[in-house]
Amino acid sequence: MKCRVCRGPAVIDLRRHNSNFCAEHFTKFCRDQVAKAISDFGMIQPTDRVLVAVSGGKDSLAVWDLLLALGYQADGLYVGLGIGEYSDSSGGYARRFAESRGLGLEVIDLPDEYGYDIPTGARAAKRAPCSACGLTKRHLFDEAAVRGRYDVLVTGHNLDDEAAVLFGNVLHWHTEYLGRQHPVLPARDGFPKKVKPLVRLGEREMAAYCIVSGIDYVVEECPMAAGNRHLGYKEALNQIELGSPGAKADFYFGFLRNAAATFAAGNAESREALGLCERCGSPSSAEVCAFCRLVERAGGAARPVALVPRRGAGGEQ
Ligand code: Q46
Ligand code: ZN
Ligand code: ZN
Repeated sequence: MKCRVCRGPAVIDLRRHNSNFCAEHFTKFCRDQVAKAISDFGMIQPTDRVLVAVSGGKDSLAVWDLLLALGYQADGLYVGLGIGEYSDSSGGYARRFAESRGLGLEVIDLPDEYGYDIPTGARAAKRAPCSACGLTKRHLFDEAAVRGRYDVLVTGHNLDDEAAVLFGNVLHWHTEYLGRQHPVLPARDGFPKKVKPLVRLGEREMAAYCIVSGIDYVVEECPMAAGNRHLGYKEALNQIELGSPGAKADFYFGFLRNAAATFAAGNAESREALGLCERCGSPSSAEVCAFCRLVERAGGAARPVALVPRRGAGGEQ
């Protein structure tokens, strides 16, 4: 197996691209894919201040590393979810990555700062753990990006993640979610701009990138993931990809080219004007936002409004 570029010994074969690469040219391939995604979708401007949502896993550490290699100025944010040993261990990987490279990492500890953890919070609020977790992370990442006046919030969702979410949304015709499924969500109504620079790279490529780049990441899966429907969708797509390399990318990018705009237009028409949550000051269509309702039901306490700059009124966004 030889590298497509230099004919040296290859370390990875990418059937979708009909290519093999050595470590050096695989690293370059990943950078090129991220640069292309950023440019194709207008994700990040060269002078933007970037905040990366970091979990300690391969994707978020790899995207942080790739953005720095491409010359972007990027800080990290880690949210400790209180999921037992998994959170202790993943937080350690995020901290060590930041420390070893002298990077800025903000850490928010959910049990310490909001008084609940995901397993007990989800039970008390009668929500599936991943639903309570997703809501919590979205709120805290958005809030930190706006509070820190970052131009863009980056997440490490890769092609496998996005194709699996698309698969689920198509399977059940969740047209509202299809309208929002795009690698770039512009800033609006007090929410930050959100982008996914890894959409051109798959899970296996991200694991390989971390290995060849010497990035240590938490390998163990979150114990709450069992039963998550997206895992089943990923497996189904992996089966299809085995027999038809490139099918996943065709499915996802074909959707963006041919159908995404139709669903997004439907969404824009039905969008409610947002006010501000009376407890935390976040944009919300209800008096109290979904996050503050979750915090209350989980028995915790949201930060008082005074500590959170009110958004939407200052014209920053
Ligand atoms: S951390 Fe949270 Fe994931 Fe764990 S509880 Fe589910 S959503 S699986 S990315
Ligand atoms: Zn090579
Ligand atoms: Zn709120």
